[in-house]
Amino acid sequence: MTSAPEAGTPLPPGRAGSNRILQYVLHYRWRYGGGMVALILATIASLLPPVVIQRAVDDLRDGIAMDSLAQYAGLIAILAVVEGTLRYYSRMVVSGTSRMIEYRLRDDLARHLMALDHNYYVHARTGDLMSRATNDLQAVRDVLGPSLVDMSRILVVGVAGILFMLFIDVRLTLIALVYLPVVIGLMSFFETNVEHRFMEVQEQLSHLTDRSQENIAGIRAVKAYAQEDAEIASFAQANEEMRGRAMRLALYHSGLFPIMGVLTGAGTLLVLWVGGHDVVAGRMSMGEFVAFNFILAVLANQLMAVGWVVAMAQLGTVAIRRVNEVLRTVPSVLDGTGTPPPLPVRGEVEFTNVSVAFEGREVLHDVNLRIPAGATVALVGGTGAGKTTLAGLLVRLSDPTGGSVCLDGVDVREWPLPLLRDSVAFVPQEAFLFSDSIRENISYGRPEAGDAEYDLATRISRLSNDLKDLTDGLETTIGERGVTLSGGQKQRAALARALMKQAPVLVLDDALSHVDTQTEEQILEGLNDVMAGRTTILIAHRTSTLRSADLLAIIEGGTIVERGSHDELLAADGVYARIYREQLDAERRAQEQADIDLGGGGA
Ligand code: DUT
Ligand code: MG
Repeated sequence: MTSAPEAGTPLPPGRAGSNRILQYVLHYRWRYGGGMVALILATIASLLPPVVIQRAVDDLRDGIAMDSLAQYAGLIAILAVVEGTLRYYSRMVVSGTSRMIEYRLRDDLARHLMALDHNYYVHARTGDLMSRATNDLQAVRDVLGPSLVDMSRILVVGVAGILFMLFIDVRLTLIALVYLPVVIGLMSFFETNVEHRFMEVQEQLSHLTDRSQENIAGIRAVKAYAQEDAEIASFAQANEEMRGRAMRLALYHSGLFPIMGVLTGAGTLLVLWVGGHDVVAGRMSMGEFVAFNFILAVLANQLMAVGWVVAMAQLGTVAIRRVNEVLRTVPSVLDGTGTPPPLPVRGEVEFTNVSVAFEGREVLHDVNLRIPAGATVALVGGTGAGKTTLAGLLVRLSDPTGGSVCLDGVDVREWPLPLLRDSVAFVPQEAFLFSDSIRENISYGRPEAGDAEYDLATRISRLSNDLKDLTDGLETTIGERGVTLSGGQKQRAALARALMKQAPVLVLDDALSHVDTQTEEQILEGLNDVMAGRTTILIAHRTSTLRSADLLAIIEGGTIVERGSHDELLAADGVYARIYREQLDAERRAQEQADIDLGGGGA
């Protein structure tokens, strides 16, 4: 019907900031137009029977024969069929279109949520996003589909009905509609209230979704701290608040319907009274009187639904706003548009005068660090020093507030994002695994990998040892976020995943913290081989790991305060020497404790 682009093709990016939903409505204007024309014709067809009846009644009174009655009946039957067909068509087209828009919006939302960066998700709440992507999207669909049909029908029936009535008797029409100004006043009162209440309901719903999502995701913490009852109580309270808000919405939402019923009923009563007198006095024919009441009944029927439709429109407006809010967020990390860097990627990293601030609070400043291609560098610093932040700049989890980060001499902001992220394998501090098989998890990002690659990745990460113990080996499914694996197993699976990429740069953000010392040493040894000629950035606390790096950069007070090899820094007896001794002490104490535990166990 229309020259719709393939579903799923995103709209041109330049328009991303404007009203996406309106664009889709305009895009489908011909479909909507067709639906409206059918609707108008259907309405006219529905208002014609009274005219036929008027003739029939007047003919009856004049004593016209049976066969003309049969003709009238046939006409009414035909009108009914025409009306039904047109109505079906209009509803089909408009509802179908609203579903198409819903489908494309859902696609856009998913695409957009993928495009949004780390910073956005620091503030966004999962439950809220889920709520917008489901409940609000549904409300948008309803308003663009069924509600739109209803609204248009009421409008068309209203206008056409009043015209028909005026045509029959102007005075009676005015009497029948004396209450109209009251209706309009009521409508605007309800309108603002419904919008307000609905906003409150949707916000609370977001909050509830958020609570459930967090409770389920954090079920281990909830149970470990025996907080089930407290969580249930606080959820019940939030749910009670939800009920209250929903009831307040229902009050307004359903209020208009009965009020309209009473008003239209009163109008009909007036018409019967005044019109009846007119017929008796001979000012109006019996047929006109019957037709008039017939039309009035149709009109009243429609007007009763006004409240409902106004409310639906309000709900839709709120939902549209909430969906648009997400769609309008512009990602702060955008794909680079500069000249692509020369291939193959060598892996030379350079931080120049880098500073980073989160909400005005400076975390890093004046960071200068050059990592030659193929080197292994360790970032050392206390907790919260900014190590993760610094390493994340390389894959653009966020962008620096000042200075630049270059890979192979090209600012990472100039790099095409996919190429950048292909070139840097990043093992995050908290391993994230999907509820899938181990194979799917470690081939994430490299679905085409062959057996040799799996072998290498699992061997270097020492995941191979664990695979032997798992019933299905690589095919073992690991539960949501890998709950069936130990902390160290998860970390090694994440490492295997990164190794599968065989990227020129590997970043390990404290990625072996849950792995025992002996296994860690084996892993580092293996890494030494596979990473020969490639760049490795290590963030670690263990002395054994730190010693293995070519260069150490010590971060303290938001900047690099020392740099050099392990031996150089120890000789300099500065910050690193202090951290090293403290760490060594801690490790020795831990070892002693372990020995005591073992000895105690044996006695
Ligand atoms: N920070 C924020 N917002 C963020 C990320 C971090 O405010 O989105 C703060 C927390 C911390 C500082 O930045 O005070 C540095 O955090 P980072 O995670 O870089 O610290 P780290 O050196 O990796 O610490 P750890 O050893 O505990 O992982
Ligand atoms: Mg960190």
